[in-house]
Amino acid sequence: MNDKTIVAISTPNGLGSVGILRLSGEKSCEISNTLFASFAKLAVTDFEPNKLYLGKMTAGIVSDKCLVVYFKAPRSFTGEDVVEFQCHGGRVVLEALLKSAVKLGARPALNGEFSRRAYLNGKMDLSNVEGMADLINAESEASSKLAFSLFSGGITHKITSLQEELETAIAYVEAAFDYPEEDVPAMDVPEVRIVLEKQISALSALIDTYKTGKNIKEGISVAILGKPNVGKSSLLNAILGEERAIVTDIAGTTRDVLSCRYSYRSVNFELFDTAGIRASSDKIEMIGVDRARKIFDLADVVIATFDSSRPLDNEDKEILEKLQGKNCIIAINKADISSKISLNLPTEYPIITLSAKTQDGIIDLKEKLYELSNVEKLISSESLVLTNERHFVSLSEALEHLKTALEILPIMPADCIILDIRQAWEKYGELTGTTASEHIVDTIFMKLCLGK
Ligand SMILES: Nc1nc2c(ncn2[C@@H]2O[C@H](COP(=O)(O)OP(=O)(O)O)[C@@H](O)[C@H]2O)c(=O)[nH]1
Ligand SMILES: [Mg+2]
Repeated sequence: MNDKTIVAISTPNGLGSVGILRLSGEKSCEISNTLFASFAKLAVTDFEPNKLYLGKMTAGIVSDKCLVVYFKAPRSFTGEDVVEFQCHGGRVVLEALLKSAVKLGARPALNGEFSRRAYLNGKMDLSNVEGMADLINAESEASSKLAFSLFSGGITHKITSLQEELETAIAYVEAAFDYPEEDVPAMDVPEVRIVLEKQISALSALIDTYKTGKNIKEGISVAILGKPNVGKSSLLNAILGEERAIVTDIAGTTRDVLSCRYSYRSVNFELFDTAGIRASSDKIEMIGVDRARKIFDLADVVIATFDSSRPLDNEDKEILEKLQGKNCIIAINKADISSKISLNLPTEYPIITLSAKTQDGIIDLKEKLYELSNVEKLISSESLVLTNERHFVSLSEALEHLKTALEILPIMPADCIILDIRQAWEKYGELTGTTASEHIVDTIFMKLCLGK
């Protein structure tokens, strides 16, 4: 328990109809009582918890008519006594209130300090805190859904049950320590093997969700690729529905990489327009081509673009060769003019004929991108999806330990096997925080906003 009462403005800086100031700690009521006179003529300490009281707040020469609510420890966000003022949302009112609360003995809170207290008081575990931060930062409905699942304990339940299950395996292995004279040659008892195999399969499935989970959270990167003048920049503009990229009939117009975000069916996409890939003697253009190649390597999905009014040439074919193994859509642009392309295009990729000029086929392209993102399957199922790199790393390490334990199970003594099983157990604990280092904990809370 931290004995110092902390205070912060919890609403964003700027004008708003309502602004919230929050206090947490032993002196919350006492401080609030000096600043607030309820029309019910009740002291804050006598407020019925969780109920709003109307009254007058006075902080120096600043006054406001506001609502105050008292959350009594331990039934509050932080687990301590919490008082919240709901004032009018101008900065002067809130800052005067903050200043007065500090004069009365509160300390301005650090970033995420309320949440840190909630964590220390067992109100949330680390993964819940990360889910809460993701929910605040969510940029699409799909990512908010995954954030809420994390916040409300999706991972916590899973990890807790994995840890409990592993504890039974640990008990079996430890039992072997007690009977060394019986010379248990190896620990390959079916109970341990079953737990390890089950966990390896569950973890592998969970880890497999990470790529899509990360894409949902951070946006799916889509690179538009093709030789010069096929209409890549026009396609970017058509997808965005606005003129963002410069379009001309001069080959080599786009030199740098242009990136723009758009949202489709509650998923965020980051679209990259690149320089047309071709050999050129222009130094600047070649830097652009180099960047285009890098984007191509990193992108989750590539739109390989071709001009339907011209036959495929060697530059097109070179691009087609690069597509192997890529998550890719072939866009045949300029469908509004007569088709001259004698298409010998690979059939393993979806092909969409469209016109960036008339917008024909753009919706089909967006729909296909959505489909390729794999989001629908994950979002509609209630199964867990990993979105957090920290979780991904810890679980991948846990998986390695479990695999090692399984491998050495028939051949090594119990005191060797137990090491890997215990390490896997500890890796699980990093997600919820029970075995997380102070550094991890600090980093998570520092990233939270002030007043949270
Ligand atoms: N008719 C027609 N012209 C297009 C279409 N898309 C692009 N263009 C034209 O093709 C030329 C090159 O377009 P741009 O988007 O700059 O190609 P980029 O070099 O691949 O980025 C421009 O003159 C565009 O107006 C289309 O769908 N139909
Ligand atoms: Mg261009």
